[in-house]
Amino acid sequence: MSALSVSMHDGVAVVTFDLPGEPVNKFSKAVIADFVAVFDQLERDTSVVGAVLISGKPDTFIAGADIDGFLEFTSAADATRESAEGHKLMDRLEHGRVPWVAAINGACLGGGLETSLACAYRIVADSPRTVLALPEVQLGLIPGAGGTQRLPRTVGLQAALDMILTGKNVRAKKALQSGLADEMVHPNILRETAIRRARELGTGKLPRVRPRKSSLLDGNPLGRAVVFRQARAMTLKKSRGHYPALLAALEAVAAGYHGSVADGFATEARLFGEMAFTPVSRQLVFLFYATTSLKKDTGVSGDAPPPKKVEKIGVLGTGFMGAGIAAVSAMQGVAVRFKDTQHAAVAKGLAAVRDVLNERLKKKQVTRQQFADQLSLVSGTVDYTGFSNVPLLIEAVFEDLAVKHAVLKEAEAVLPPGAIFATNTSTIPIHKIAAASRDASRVVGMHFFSPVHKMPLLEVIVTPQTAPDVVATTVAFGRKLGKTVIVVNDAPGFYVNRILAPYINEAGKLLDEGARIEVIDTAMLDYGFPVGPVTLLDEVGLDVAGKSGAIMAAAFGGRLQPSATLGKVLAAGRLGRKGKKGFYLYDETGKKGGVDASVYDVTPAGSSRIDVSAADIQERLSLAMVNEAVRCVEDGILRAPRDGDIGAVFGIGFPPFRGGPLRVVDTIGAAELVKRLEALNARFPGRFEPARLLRDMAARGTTFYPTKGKPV
Ligand code: 3H9
Repeated sequence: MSALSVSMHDGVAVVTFDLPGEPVNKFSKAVIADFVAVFDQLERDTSVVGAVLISGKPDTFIAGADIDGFLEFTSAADATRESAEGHKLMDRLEHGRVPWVAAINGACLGGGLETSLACAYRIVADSPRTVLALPEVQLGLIPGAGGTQRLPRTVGLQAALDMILTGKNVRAKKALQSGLADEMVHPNILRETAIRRARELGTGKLPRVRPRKSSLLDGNPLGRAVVFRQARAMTLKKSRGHYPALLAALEAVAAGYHGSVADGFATEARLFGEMAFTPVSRQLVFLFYATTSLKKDTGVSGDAPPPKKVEKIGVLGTGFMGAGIAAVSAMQGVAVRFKDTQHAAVAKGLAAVRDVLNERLKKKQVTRQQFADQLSLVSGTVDYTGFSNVPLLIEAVFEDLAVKHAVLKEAEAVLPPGAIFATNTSTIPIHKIAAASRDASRVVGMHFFSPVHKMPLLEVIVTPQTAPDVVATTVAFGRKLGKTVIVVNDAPGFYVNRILAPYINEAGKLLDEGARIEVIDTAMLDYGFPVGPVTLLDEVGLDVAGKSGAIMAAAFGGRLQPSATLGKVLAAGRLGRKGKKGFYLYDETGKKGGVDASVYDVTPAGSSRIDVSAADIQERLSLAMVNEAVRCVEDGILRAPRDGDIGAVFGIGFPPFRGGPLRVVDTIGAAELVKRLEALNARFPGRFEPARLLRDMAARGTTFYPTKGKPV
């Protein structure tokens, strides 16, 4: 069955792309053959003056090349050939007898955008679903069907580099402003408008080649050199050299300016091939599959009851976390009853909600009307009025078991039967909170990360008592808020804080020994984390870290004993950024400066510093985390290795190009990892004892993920 169907409209061929049996349109060898057949047909039929390419899917125009196909490449040459095939196809689209109009409704990504760039005219539907992007670098690749050549010619060099090097989504209005789209129309008239434009192009009323947007710099070799130099410096600084596709993309774009048109395309094809075979691309493609498969996970193993609709929630506690939860809920059209004990606290919380929503207004991501509508969804209260019809309540009150028990009992007295009580605790085991409930099956953990509106992960924590419909509803609600949701079993630290504990402790132990703060942080930035561990301590707050560290030590003993440094620095009254005094200096506005050298006076090592190599720091910190992640699989905290990797990447910022801590096990190999952990354990007895599962895997020669085909 062909992916393309053709209907004629008075000299204009409307070609509808609707890949049978698939949720999205994507390019495979078979689809390319379908396009070639249509091109041949239209070349022959001289009654056709123009053509429209439109999607038959409701939400996607074209999602790009079929990523599944990349798994079949056996060499860089295979991938280069695929790119060259793509070039040939786009060439026919651009230079064939018949001019094409792309009628774009929904996601227009990667090879999809490259297809529309080869069309003579692009019309975007004015809909929030319309997004255009070249996300290839997010897969460790570069655009391979002409994107590095045609995009700069269409929107100018700077705008093109911005899109290619970030993979970011461009919405319809922005596409029109930048020249990426020629016209924007209401979705209802997309098809008719496209047919009209195709006819105008075919009859010469509308020129096929029109002047394009370009900045002054584009036409000037010196200006271009400056743009390339700046882009390269910025890329190296941001990526610390870990993402080769970024430099490859720059090289491909530059080739289009320096040499002939053919040189540009040939360079793109060669580099697309090379990038498809980097370990980085393998890990990023894994993350694509892992996140996609998580989107379908109900959170319940086996048959899941359908999730309940949640259109109104209660939020207890109007502090920073509560306000974040209320704000992201309102953004999704959910009504929120927002409660605290004092009017002043409620007013402060509402102001914080307003600030979060206002950020989106300032960035023009919402209209003034949408902002006002969202804000009006959150109403404050100091009693439980308005809670009798909320199906889900999220508590974000003080981290104290007695306080949690008190609010749980109060809430249960007013909530409707069957309502879910979710706790946003980050440290208290859920079963301990549920112990005070009259129905523990309705209690679940929803561990949001701070700041809630920015952090993509939600950790849902279930106890053996939590009912399946509670899990399914909580997971579905988290996803509605736009979060990537992992479901983990109840245990101290859950998953994310559990693996963070040995990592942070190890940084502290290095400080105990006399290592320099900036050396530790830089080593882990170079490993690929977005912030160093000592900076993270300051950000999280030393009191919070101290409390969580004590809980982990109580649960897991000496292995997770916090450093002496943490205790001493905290005892000296340093709380980190929030107290403007921690390991780093902060000015009056809270802006971070360099290391606060006076902090060494209160550390066990005092004023004597030692030199530790970056490699040693990276080995100790990363393997402490990796080993703990394996223990979380072993202890049944995780339902799948996939969740452990996604949780680490989205919750902690574990370097995406490494795939996640369990992917690191597969990359290094369990046997080699056991050896390296044993070597560390000999130096630091008890802290690096390899997880039992790791030893088993080493003995059996197994991996967490399949070594061939789809990774998840
Ligand atoms: C490229 O184009 C290279 C070219 O430059 C050069 C070539 C020579 N391939 O996410 P969803 C599947 S690189 C294969 O749940 P949503 C997805 O796996 C490509 N499969 O839906 C899932 O499958 P399943 C650049 C794909 O509505 C199903 O479709 N493009 C692809 O939340 C539904 O997906 C990208 O990186 C694909 N390209 O989001 C775009 N796309 O049902 C990647 C989707 O078996 N895709 N699937 O689990 C996306 O960003 C989102 O999927 C999209 C839809 C926004 C399209």
